[in-house]
Amino acid sequence: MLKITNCEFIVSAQNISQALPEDLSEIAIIGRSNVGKSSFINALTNRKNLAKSSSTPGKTRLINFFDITFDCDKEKFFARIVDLPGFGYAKVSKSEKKIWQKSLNEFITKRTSIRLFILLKDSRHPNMVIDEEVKSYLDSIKRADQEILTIFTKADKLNQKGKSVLKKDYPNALLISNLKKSGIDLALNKIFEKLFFKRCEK
Ligand SMILES: Nc1nc2c(ncn2[C@@H]2O[C@H](COP(=O)(O)OP(=O)(O)O)[C@@H](O)[C@H]2O)c(=O)[nH]1
Ligand SMILES: [Mg+2]
Repeated sequence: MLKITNCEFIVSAQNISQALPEDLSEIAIIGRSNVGKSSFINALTNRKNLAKSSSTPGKTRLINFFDITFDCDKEKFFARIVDLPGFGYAKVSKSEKKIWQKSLNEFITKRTSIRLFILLKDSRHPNMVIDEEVKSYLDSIKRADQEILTIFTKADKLNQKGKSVLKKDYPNALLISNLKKSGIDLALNKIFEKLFFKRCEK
């Protein structure tokens, strides 16, 4: 069985020069403010407040690093979660946005240890232009050893019909609820497989 047995907040960085050495495979979490990035990290690692989840959108301006240990069939695997600053919050000024984009772009394109980009999208708004733009951007900078996984959050806000439509429209994406903890185990297994090319016993 696959579990995250250890997770630890390491540091917050403002830009690539403050980032940790590239010594672990990294999972970069990206998405609009308030989409559920912090909640997803907490759900994945089974912690209440490892990543500070806030109901005030747009607060996170830093790149947060969390080192995690996977336990797969009694063997340990080490990786790192990189919580990227949320984008697309209307109240951020244009100049602030520009600075943010520049340092984030530098970080994303130069950070070779990123192996998986997780793009979180709100399942109630699957076709937002800003999300499409980020997806195209990631597609354009993605290296051969990197993958992009789309995960829809807040599945608990959809009815059964809404869920089936989403699954049909996005067959490769995952649908989760951080609130109800649904789909988290599947997400964990998928992330592990993509990082370590290995499956764990259920
Ligand atoms: N109903 C529901 N609410 C969620 C879910 N995930 C996050 N939230 C709520 O959405 C708000 C923003 O979540 P947060 O994790 O801070 O988003 P972040 O800005 O992307 O880090 C908080 O009020 C969370 O409780 C979910 O799956 N379902
Ligand atoms: Mg957050």
